[in-house]
Order: sequence, then C-alpha cells, then structure tokens
Amino acid sequence: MSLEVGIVGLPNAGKSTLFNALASRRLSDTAPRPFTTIDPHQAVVPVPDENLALLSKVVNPETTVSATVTFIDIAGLVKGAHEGEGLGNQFLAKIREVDALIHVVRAFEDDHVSHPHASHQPGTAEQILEDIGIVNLELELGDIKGKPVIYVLNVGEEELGSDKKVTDVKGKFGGEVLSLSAKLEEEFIDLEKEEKEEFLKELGIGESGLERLIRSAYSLLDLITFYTIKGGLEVSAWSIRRGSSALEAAAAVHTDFAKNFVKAEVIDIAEFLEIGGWQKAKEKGKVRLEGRGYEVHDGDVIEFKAAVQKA
Ligand SMILES: Nc1nc2c(ncn2[C@@H]2O[C@H](COP(=O)(O)OP(=O)(O)OP(=O)(O)O)[C@@H](O)[C@H]2O)c(=O)[nH]1
Ligand SMILES: [Mg+2]
Repeated sequence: MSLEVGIVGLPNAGKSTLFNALASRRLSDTAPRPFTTIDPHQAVVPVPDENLALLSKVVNPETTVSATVTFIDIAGLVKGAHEGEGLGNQFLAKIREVDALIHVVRAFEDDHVSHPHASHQPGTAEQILEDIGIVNLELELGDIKGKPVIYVLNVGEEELGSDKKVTDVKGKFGGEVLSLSAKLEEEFIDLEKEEKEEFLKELGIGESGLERLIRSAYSLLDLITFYTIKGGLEVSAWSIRRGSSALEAAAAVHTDFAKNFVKAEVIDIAEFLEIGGWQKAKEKGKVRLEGRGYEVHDGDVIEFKAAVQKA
C-alpha cells in the first residue's frame, strides 16, 4: 500500500516548500503571496530505508523498489473554507481520502511573507495556536475528523536547535508535533548526500527534518516494513500496519499470493544480512516456515509460496 498523506495549512505557511522538499523536485510553485497553489500536486516519494540499501547490496538484484508515501499538496485553507471561501474548499474532498495529514504551521518570522489573517505577529506562539485553531475548525466543519495528524512547525533556520515552539503546541491538539525549516529542506534538493550530511552536522542536527517527518508518519500510523527478494531478482520494501498477518502481507505484494497462499518463508533482516544471502540462510536452517496467520514483524524478509494454478 502506498500511504497517502495530505498537506494542509493556511496560505503561505510553507506547504509547497515542504512538498517540494519531500518530492526532491520543485513540482509546486512557491511564492510569498497567498493561493500560489491552485491545483493539487501529488508526489510519490520513496521512503528512505538503510536496511533496504543493505539488503540490495547483499542480494544484488536487477531492481530495488522502495516503499512509498504519496504526498498531496493542496491550496491553503482560510476561514470559511468549508463554505467556499478561498480555494481550499474544493480540495477538502481530496483530503477526505488520505490516510494522514501533515498540518504545516507558519512558525517563522518574515515580514516579506504575508499572513492571511493574523491578530499577532506571525510566527509567535500566540499566532501559531490561533493558526492551528483556524485550520482545524475548517477541517472539522468540512467533515474531516479523527485523521492522524502531524503538526509541522515551519520554523526559521535560527530556531532549529530549539524545542520551544514544539513545547508550546504539544498536547494541545493531539497528534504529533515536530519542527523543521521547510526552506532549508528545500535547499537540500540541490545538495549531494555528503554535502547535506556535512551541512546538518554544522547545524548541530543529525537527521534532516524530512527523515524525522517520515519516521513520525510511520509511528503515527503504526506501520512496519517487510521485504521481499523475489528469488534474488527484485528487492522490495513494503509498508503495512503492525499486527498484519502473513496473508495480509501477501495480499499487499500480489493478490494471487494471497489467493493461492501456501506458506511464507521468513527470516529477520539483521540475521539475513549477517549470513549474507538467502541460499546460505536456508542451508543453515535459519529460514522459518510460517502459515497465513503468522504476525509479520518489522524487518522480516519474506518469500511467499503460492500454489500454482492449474489451467
Ligand atoms: N523566511 C522563511 N520563508 C519561508 C519559509 N518557508 C516558506 N517560506 C516562504 O513563504 C512563502 C510561501 O511558501 P509556500 O510554500 O508557497 O506556501 P504555501 O503554504 O504553499 O502557500 P499557498 O500555496 O499560497 O497556500 C514563499 O515565499 C516561501 O519561500 C521559512 O521557513 N522561512
Ligand atoms: Mg502552495
């Protein structure tokens, strides 16, 4: 399953800037005026996964396929959006279908970037809380309730080391809260991996905001990753809900696997990497046979065995 995540927030909060950073491409226009985004943009983004890279190195397949998250960037919501104000209302239907929301909140201060309806200085704690309240009310009135949500406080670069604003918001609206600089993350698009790591080190942060964001989405949705190697030809990562059975995992890979399920051959990825290959693992008796009811664990490498259908 590709997880679908909708990006919501007030106009000019930095939604498209974050979306572009997530997509590693400048797909959406960004500008310091409201309603820059009109039509929704979608990006299918591979989930960064070191285990998958290691697995691929050992198996050396023709192709490696990451698990993906689909992000949808929509127009900003304003007061009255559910009644047709602004542009966002047309897209409320779009976000009704997603698995989770990223609610981007303007937490940076910049007089060049206008705010649709501020009663305090944009970027201050008071205004942040007000902004969240406005968007949440519109979502509620637009009948979008009870979705898992991650509040992304889009802070100025100089605030990156501080948790102050996260603390101001945490616990007040439920959901997860994290801070990052969308602008900085977008600038990372142009950097090589090593340059990016160097830059993060200089800023005193180990992991980019995007990596934290994707991990946070995984934990919020209680997702785990399992891997298939398709006889050494194609290594893939798959995300499913924690607690899923081998049969459900098989269905995520191919409906035929589920329909004609016989058994699953399973080994934990750490053990697989240590042994250094499927054949060796089998010879050592480290590959377990599991039935359809087996609960899949995070990091399982699975080979599904399906009955061959007679013509
Ligand atoms: N100073 C500063 N400016 C930012 C930051 N993030 C985004 N911006 C700027 O804010 C403006 C609005 O950003 P967008 O990403 O277009 O905002 P949006 O939420 O997509 O806006 P709409 O599509 O109009 O709803 C752009 O000029 C961005 O460059 C930030 O962290 N700091
Ligand atoms: Mg936009």
